[in-house]
Amino acid sequence: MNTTRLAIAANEARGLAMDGVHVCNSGHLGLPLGCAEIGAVLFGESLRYNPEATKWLNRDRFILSAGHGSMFIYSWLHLAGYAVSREDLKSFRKLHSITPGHPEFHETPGVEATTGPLGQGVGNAVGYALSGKRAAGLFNTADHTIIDHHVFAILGDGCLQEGVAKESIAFAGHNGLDNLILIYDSNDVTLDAMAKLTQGEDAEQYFTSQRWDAVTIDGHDLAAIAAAIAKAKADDNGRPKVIIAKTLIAKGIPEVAGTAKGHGEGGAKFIDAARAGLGLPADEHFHVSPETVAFFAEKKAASKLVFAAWQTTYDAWAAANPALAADLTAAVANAVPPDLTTLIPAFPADYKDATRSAGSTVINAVAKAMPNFLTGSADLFGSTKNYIKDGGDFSAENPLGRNIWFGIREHGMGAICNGIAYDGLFRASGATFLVFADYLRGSIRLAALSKIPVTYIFTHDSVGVGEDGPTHQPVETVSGLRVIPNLDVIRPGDAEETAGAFVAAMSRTDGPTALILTRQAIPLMNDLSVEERRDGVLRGGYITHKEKGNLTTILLGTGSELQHAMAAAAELGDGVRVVSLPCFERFERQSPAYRESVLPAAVTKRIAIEAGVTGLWWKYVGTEGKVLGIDRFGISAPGDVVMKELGMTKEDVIAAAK
Ligand SMILES: Cc1ncc(C[n+]2csc(CCOP(=O)(O)OP(=O)(O)O)c2C)c(N)n1
Repeated sequence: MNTTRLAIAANEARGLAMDGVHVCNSGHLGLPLGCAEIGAVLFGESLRYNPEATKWLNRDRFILSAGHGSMFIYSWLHLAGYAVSREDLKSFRKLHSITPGHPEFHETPGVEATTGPLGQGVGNAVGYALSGKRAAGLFNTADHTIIDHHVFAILGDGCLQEGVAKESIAFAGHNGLDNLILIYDSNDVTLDAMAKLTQGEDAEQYFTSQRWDAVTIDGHDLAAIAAAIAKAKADDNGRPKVIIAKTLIAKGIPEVAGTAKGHGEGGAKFIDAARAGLGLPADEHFHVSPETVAFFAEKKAASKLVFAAWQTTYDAWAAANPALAADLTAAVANAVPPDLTTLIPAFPADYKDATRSAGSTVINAVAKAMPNFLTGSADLFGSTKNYIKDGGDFSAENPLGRNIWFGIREHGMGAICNGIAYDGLFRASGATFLVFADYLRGSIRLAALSKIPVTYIFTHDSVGVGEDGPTHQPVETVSGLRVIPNLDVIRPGDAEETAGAFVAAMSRTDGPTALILTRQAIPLMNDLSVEERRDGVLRGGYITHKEKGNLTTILLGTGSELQHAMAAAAELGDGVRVVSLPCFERFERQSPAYRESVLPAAVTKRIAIEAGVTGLWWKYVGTEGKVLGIDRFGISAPGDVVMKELGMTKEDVIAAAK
């Protein structure tokens, strides 16, 4: 290892970070400066990557969980030869740049996850590691190893204080993800203050207690960093690894180094002197020496040879294992069977069960049709009913298992599912009670922002839960999810709509979908064909009961309340239409003509019913309409009693219409 050259590169990376923060007058200097030697070893020595093949299947993945230090990753991607130019660094945090304030998936070549909300990147790394383990188990053969990469993440004190990281770390240790290497930027400083004000845990003991291998090193010692990484990579011992790197935050700006002032842009006013102290030229900002350029050009050339050698192995593997190769190609392409809906059997006409139970049947059909589909539950498989029969359980011993036992770690589940989805080989889904969706909301928001196709299976969707009472009866949660941009929220109104909802979730590849399912039984809408109901869900809204004669009144509903709208329409007689609106977002994506055909603007007598808060419904019923909903918390009593008490019945719809 060329430590002299790497030490200079580290200082030049410090200069890039200082100049980046300087030009936009914002950003964080502490981490890029404090972790400069770690960056030099990662990108100059230890990571396996090819800047010209950013999706190389067997690349090491690197995630900057402490996303506030984004100039770190932009600088090193630039130095390493990714398509991140000097101009891009100069545009840090500017409109439409590929160097946004925090790293964003899809925006920058080489960025593997959207980070910034602390702790999420740790969960994403765990998801990537799970995906890597499963891919290795699935595709490697006795003769050929095509997948043996590692997953790296840098986290700070802030990440480690967050519950989502703690949940994910416990999961990784328990499941023996030894392909995962965390580098903990342990600088004893957070944003407001020295970290000792808010934390006192012994990190080594903590990680060891979670069944990790932990080592503490000087985070500025290039040789020590390289040795720790090499050892972590070599130890396939069933334990994830953490390298606790003791660093000096904002190293290079003596006025603020080692203090909370060094965390953000506080040191920016001292950068002229700091740049001189680091040996950087006064007259050239964003300076990279020709020697550093040459060093990374050599590294790139060597990386391309490693890549080419891998390609040869891959080709030999593909020739020897055509069926496996086809599976892998399909997985990489995120292929969804175009005829998925026909692969899900129709429910018998007398089927009357909860949509979570219908979901169980559907998910097993989906799992058969889509071998890359995985599902998990936060210790509620028995209730959420999303277990893949014959799918096996994921574990260190069985990385091929398709059922993931997340434990009671909803937020970790969300972040891990995101990691699996970022990796892109497997379709991830996770389940819990709807009321606990807020526990993973931070991860759902990031899935939506990052346009990744995670599926959430949220059951026990209303006050219909019953006896568990208001703590377990969501009222605001469905609407709370609907306001997240790019998240599809689908609340199906019978078993066939449930099948349609899963097809909708699977066929979507540019964002997540939340499936909202009942605990209690609801009837089938047998007057409609199977196809009408499934296709209706794909369109988000459709007519489930057509008026006779002139249309005078429109009843709207979703989920378990749709049955009351249907029954009311039958009694109210001619002129009444019922519209099922299982997915607002999909409906909004339809043409204006289609939406007008379902909800003609001229008809203003409209009544909506849904067992939840009313706010979002006014858009569909208008000022002359009515919304039957629940703008209060629920009650502990049998579900049907609560529904009746809170006005969720056919009679209430009829009374409102009259
Ligand atoms: C969930 C979340 N909460 C708060 C913040 C705001 N924030 C950004 S960095 C930071 C401090 C992080 O401390 P540390 O990880 O030690 O980073 P360092 O000071 O070493 O850069 C905080 C509170 C955030 N980005 N995400």
